[in-house]
Order: sequence, then structure tokens, then C-alpha cells
Amino acid sequence: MKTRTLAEPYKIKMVEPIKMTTREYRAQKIREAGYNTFLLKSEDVYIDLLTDSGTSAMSDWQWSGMMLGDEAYAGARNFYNLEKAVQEIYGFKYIVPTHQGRAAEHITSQIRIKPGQYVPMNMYFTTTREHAERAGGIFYDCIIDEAHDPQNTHPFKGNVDITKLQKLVDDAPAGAQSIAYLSIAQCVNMAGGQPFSMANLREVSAWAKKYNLPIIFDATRAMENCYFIQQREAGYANKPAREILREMMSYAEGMTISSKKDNLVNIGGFLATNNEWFFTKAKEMVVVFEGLHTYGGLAGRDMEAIARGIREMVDDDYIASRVRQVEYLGKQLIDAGVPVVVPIGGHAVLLDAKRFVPHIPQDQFPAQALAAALYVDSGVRSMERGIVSAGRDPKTGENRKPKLELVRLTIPRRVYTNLHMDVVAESCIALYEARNKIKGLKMVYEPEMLRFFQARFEEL
Ligand code: P71
Repeated sequence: MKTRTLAEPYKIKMVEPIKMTTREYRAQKIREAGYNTFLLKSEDVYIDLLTDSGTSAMSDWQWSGMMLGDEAYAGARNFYNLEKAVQEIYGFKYIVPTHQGRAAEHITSQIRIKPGQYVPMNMYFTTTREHAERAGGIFYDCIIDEAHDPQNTHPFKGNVDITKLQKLVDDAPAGAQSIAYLSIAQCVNMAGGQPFSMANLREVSAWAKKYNLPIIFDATRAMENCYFIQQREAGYANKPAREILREMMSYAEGMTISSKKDNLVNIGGFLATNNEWFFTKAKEMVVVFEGLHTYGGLAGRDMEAIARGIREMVDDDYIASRVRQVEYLGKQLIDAGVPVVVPIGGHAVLLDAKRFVPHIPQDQFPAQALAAALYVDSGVRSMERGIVSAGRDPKTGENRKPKLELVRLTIPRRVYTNLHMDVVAESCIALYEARNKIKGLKMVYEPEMLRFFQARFEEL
């Protein structure tokens, strides 16, 4: 039997017109931007799938909350609303707001990592690894091997490989004391938004307890992971996503988050924990880098929007519609034979550049070239997630050559319709048919840190 169509559980009250451009115009704009989609003006973009970060449409309830911002320097009422939302929805007692996710990572890394300690992560994320390394930490990849294979259909490619953790403890000079904490992310961004299972988390938690190692989540996309658990994992089909989230969080000592994703706001982040010592240190540090511990670089109205976004994100109809839209785009590409990362993840569809443009060698930046070509074709902006993003090894200075060479089509929350998704799919399919015309690039300017943001290229 055909399942019934489910439309979005919201309607559109305000629109933001977008400019239409010609192919010639876009060819000129991408050249001027050094073939880097980060350097395009947003006005020159038709459908912006650069990121799902800070690009969500807020609800009327969130916007009305913005009018109730208490812009006091200290102790704003909105901070207490945020604290209450975090306690009720995530289940952590203490919270320190920050201006966005990487600021929470900075504070956490500085407090929790001793120089020379390992920080195992289920695959790297750019800012998380950068802050760990700045604190003297050593990144250690503990994700299952399947995650590095874009064609492997494992339903939980975000899972942690406990044998890798065990090997680290067995081989490290000071055993478990050589590890700062386990940094575990939901719906692993760089793997394509791939979830972990609750069963895996339970095992990881039991293993970590044995060695007295805390888990600190990067909970940026935890809700999307909860949806996948509800859909795919035995025993969770009838559980509300809200309850799944509470169980998930109960295995961790704390979390950092970029509220610009799950929490449905345009700016903000926080760290939350049940560890009073960590909370006290974080409060000491936040005043140096962000602002007083009851605002952490945010306006009162921003904290209100986050508090309300947290309550909205756990709605089962919302989270289903969000992830299904990503799947809707992904399915069209799969059906047309366009090489994408499978299974389709929670926030993005990722083009597999190694198979899309196999004639471009990795040192000619295939994903960067493909992202530029997609923009020229249709005005769709995407993001390189390959050799440019991976950067250089801090020890050897050599380019890191990641197995995954991807272009990310990231879907903002509650922003585009499925007709927009059809336009994106058409453009990717047309590009795939004419893929031989796409040329490699050479890098002509390379920033020292997080180079992908500002690097410039020329066509070969
Ligand atoms: C995304 C972003 C934003 C971004 C960051 C760096 C390079 C390119 C784009 C941000 C995340 C994230 C995870 C899992 C922490 C942050 C930092 N993602 N963890 O995917 O995905 O949060 O941007 O609020 O500082 O486009 P922040």
C-alpha cells in the first residue's frame, strides 16, 4: 500500500525574495570568488545549501520571544528560560551560553585537555579538532571504518569502534590517563550526517565507565540522530524523539552545541554539564572570552529564541519533516545514478566527488571544482568537504588526504520547499551527465588555519 503524503507541519507567513541570475553572471562571480563558495555574496546565490548552520527559519513563537528579550547585563530572564529548557529537554543541570558552538568547544578544550592527551572523536569536525589541537590535544579517529566508505550502507555509520578505543588505551604511554575525554558527535557531519545507534552508545558508555573516562557530546545535530534511532533501531519505534534525546544525553557528562542547527536559531551555542567543577571552570573562562556567564556573548533575545527553539525541535512531526526533506532530495539523486554518500544523512546530501569527477586527481581539488561548477550551472551554493577542508597535518605540514572527497548540499531547516529540492536535483543530474567538462583547480592562496574558508583557486 502506498503511504500517505505528509506535508510540512507549518505554513509560510513571511517570504524573502531571491534574485535570479544568468549562467554568464555566475561564471564571472565564481571566478571573482576564487572558486570558493564561501567567498560568494549571498545575494548572488539562488538556492543556498552552503550550510544548515544559522540558516533556519524561526517560528512565530520564537520571533515573538525575541520581543521579550531582557537586555540586562546580568541575570536576564531569558537566561533562566534557556537554563530551564536545557534542564528539561537535554537533562543537564548547569549551562554556560556562548556566542556559537566553537566558543563552547574552545572553553571545553582548554579546561579538559592536558597537552599531549588524546581526544578520541567519531570522525573529526573542523572546529572541534582545531580547538582540541590548540589545547595541546591529539585527535584520534574512533569511528567505525564503514563511515569512511561513501558506498557502505551501514544504518549507523556514526558508531564508535570500541576496538579502536581499546587499542588507544592499550598502546598509550599512560593508558586511559592519556585520554582527556571521549568527544562523540550525533549525526556525524563530515561522514554525511550519519547517526550512531543507542546500542552503540550504551556499549561506549559502559567501556568508558570502566576507565573512568567522561563522554562529552558535540550535540549539534542530536535531534536528527534521535529521529534515525526512532526509525531504524529496534525498541524505539514508538518512543517520542524527546524521550530518545533524554536517554541519549543520560550517557554523557556534558555537551557542547552549536545552537545554529538543531536549536533552530540564527546564532548561539552553549555548553551544559552535570559536573560542578567543569561548570565552575567554564564560568571563569567564559567571562574572559565571551561575556558574563548569564549571557556568554548573546543578547537576551537570542537566548529566548534558543530556549524556544529547544522546545520546538523535539516535536516529532517537525523532526520527521526535516529529515524527510533531506531524504527527498537524496532519493532523486540516487534514482538518477548520481554518486552520493549513502545512506542519506540527517542534514545534507553529499555528492561523492571521487566518483562524480574521477578524471580530477585529489591534488586538483575535485570537490572544490564540483561545488564551483554546480554554482555556475544553477546558482545552487554547496560546500567542499574534502582535501581543502581537511587541511594540513600539524606535524608534517603535508596535505591530509581524506578518503571522503565530498560536496555537501546542506538543507536549512524550514526554509526551502520540495520544489527547490527538485531544482537542485535537476542541476546535479545535468552536471553529472556533462561531468567531463569540469576542470581541476590549483590553489593560489592558502590561509594558515581553517584554510577552506578563505582559500582561493584558479581553473587549470
Ligand atoms: C556547518 C557548520 C558551520 C561551519 C563550521 C566550520 C566550517 C564550515 C562550516 C558547525 C559545527 C558542527 C559541529 C558538528 C561544531 C560546529 C561549530 N558546523 N560541531 O556544518 O557542524 O559550531 O559554527 O556554531 O561555531 O556548516 P559554530
